[in-house]
Amino acid sequence: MTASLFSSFRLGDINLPNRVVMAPLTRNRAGPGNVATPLIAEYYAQRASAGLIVAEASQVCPEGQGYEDTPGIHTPEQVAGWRLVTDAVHAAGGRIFLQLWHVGRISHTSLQPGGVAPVAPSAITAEAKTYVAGRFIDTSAPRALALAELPGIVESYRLAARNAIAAGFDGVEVHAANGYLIDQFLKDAANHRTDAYGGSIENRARLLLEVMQAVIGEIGAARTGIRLSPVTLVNGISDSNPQPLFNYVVEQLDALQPVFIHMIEGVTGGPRDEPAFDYAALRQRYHGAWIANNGYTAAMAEAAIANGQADLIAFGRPFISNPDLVERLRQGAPLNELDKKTLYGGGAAGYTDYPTLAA
Ligand code: 8OZ
Repeated sequence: MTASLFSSFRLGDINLPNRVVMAPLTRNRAGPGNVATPLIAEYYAQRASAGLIVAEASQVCPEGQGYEDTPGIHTPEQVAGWRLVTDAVHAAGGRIFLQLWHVGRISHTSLQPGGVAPVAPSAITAEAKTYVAGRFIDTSAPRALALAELPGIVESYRLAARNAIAAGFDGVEVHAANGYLIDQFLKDAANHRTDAYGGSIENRARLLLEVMQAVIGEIGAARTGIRLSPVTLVNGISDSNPQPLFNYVVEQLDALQPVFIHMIEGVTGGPRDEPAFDYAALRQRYHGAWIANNGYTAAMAEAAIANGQADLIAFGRPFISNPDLVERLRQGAPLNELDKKTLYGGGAAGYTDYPTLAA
């Protein structure tokens, strides 16, 4: 039988009943203390028919927060909140990873402990917005991390991975995409360092690889994935020569054997074909599961799986408005429209009230 979007897939130690992944989606609905709530548990449980859910980006430490009301995974209360979510998803028959996040310079002083500057590889302000007090505002000028602070950053990811497993997640996805801290170290628009973490490709990839080694050492490669976006332009990020950079990153990841690489093709949530990039050159350097993402239709997803270009396809915005997206794709049924006004922040409206086909 040839593989299809609706055939099963073995991911590390877990069986996925289909190849449809729910991409991580920031929704800004965490409760006080940036703790996941029963409403968040209901939202994810409604989407448990996904082959795999990657839950929304969650800060690994207080400094890693860049938007209002995003959940964390660094306090006991946050672990307890996430336990509601993982229990609800597992009870509904699903599988769920957590995305581990440090925003770096994509933040604002009002979100930082003590109101200080956000951290970054270099003191270069991002041309980007963040979301505070219900509106989009400019990101703050960051300060450059000292060399001596980098082991603490790596340690935050390691502890967050341990917390995610303690909260009942099946694994984690390290967020190394979309212009956040790890991507800021990777790319030369944001990294002007002259120490062992800047300059050469090897140096710029060092933090990413140290984080992956730490997380894999803590929870195992079978429970550790990573998300990359070689050419995205969101959050003011770019690199002058991304192909050799990402060829190297993926070769090094292959040696660490994370359970998947989750590849955002093109500009996140935008054009897929520009800037041009050879994703097949990356896939050919890596032997684990390959998740492709960005603007896939069901037909594109089937073709990518049939051609062996990907093992799994991640869908983002369609999962917001279609809790039963897998069934709709299977039937070729129409999709509910997304209400953009209720994307970020708020309560149940535009969150847990999108209807299923059955309803
Ligand atoms: C949209 C709004 C805020 C954050 C990403 C975590 O782009 C995000 C994000 C997306 O990866």
